[in-house]
Amino acid sequence: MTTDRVLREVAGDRGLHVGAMIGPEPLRTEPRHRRTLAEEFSAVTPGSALKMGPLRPSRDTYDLADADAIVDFGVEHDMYVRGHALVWHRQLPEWFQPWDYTDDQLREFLRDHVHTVAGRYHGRIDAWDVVNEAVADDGSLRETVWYDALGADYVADAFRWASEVSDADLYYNDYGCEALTEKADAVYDLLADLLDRDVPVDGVGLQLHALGDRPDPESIRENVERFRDLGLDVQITEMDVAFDREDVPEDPLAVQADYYREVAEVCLEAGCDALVVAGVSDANSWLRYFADFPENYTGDPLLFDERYRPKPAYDAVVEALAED
Ligand code: 9MR
Repeated sequence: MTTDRVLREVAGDRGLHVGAMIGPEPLRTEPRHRRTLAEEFSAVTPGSALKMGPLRPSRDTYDLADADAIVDFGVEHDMYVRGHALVWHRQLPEWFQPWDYTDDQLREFLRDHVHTVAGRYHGRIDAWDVVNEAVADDGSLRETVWYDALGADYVADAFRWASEVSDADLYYNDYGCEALTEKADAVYDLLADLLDRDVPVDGVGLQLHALGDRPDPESIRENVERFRDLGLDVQITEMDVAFDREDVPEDPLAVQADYYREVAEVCLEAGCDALVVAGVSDANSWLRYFADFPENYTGDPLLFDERYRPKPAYDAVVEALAED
């Protein structure tokens, strides 16, 4: 490798946050996890701890310990902290039964949730995924409990409510919209409409779960550039690279490294301001618990292996970001 500087340093010199989406347990129990996160990454996202289900064990109580552990670590290590996610249709609390509420009561419930959570982390969370995955794969607005009860404008409402209590940058976050796809067009149109109506949206998060399919980097470049032309910041928010079990390349680590390198280069050149991967090491990957993974996908998807040793993908990203 051409540099002895770590990921966080080379990225910082290029004005790019490099981060990891993490859970609370390895942070509490694994010194190597803490050390690698602090030394190599300049941004951190709680993978689930800030979602409604994990946060709210009952209607009237919040369990903030896991979220605070991650946010506090980020603040203590001068990291860029991404909150994820105020409004999502998954990982809802088990006690939450929409039929217990009228539409007006659901609106009040969701507004109270956004105000409570975003308000609590005011000044400590730098960016929020305010709404996650509101667009369906065919480009229509996903029929969720929030859409059904509050109507299509629940997306705008969520951003307005978050902006009333938080100084964070406010993001829309989704998958399948990283390259120029039908869904990306729908996300673009959604965000352009919100901006036209002065809804306080600051950025778009592109998850980039490259599981089998790897969105074309040049198409990602064009897509990022058009979101930037809208006046939005763009961040890659949950990147991982695994392979279709039926289509594993001869040298998967090399293919993975090349793809991470290409995405890092496009990110830099097209003006992304963060590249966040979906975990610190392969041992922490959410894919190990993803139902489809063992059957349909394979591979260790991140930059560090399960013993926190840098992989070829790590070297490739560092080299891509290091000054020429
Ligand atoms: O990392 C999250 C994992 O811990 C959860 O079990 C899983 C539940 O679906 O969600 C993972 O994160 C999701 C993220 O919040 C939104 N993008 C898709 C990710 C995988 O579902």
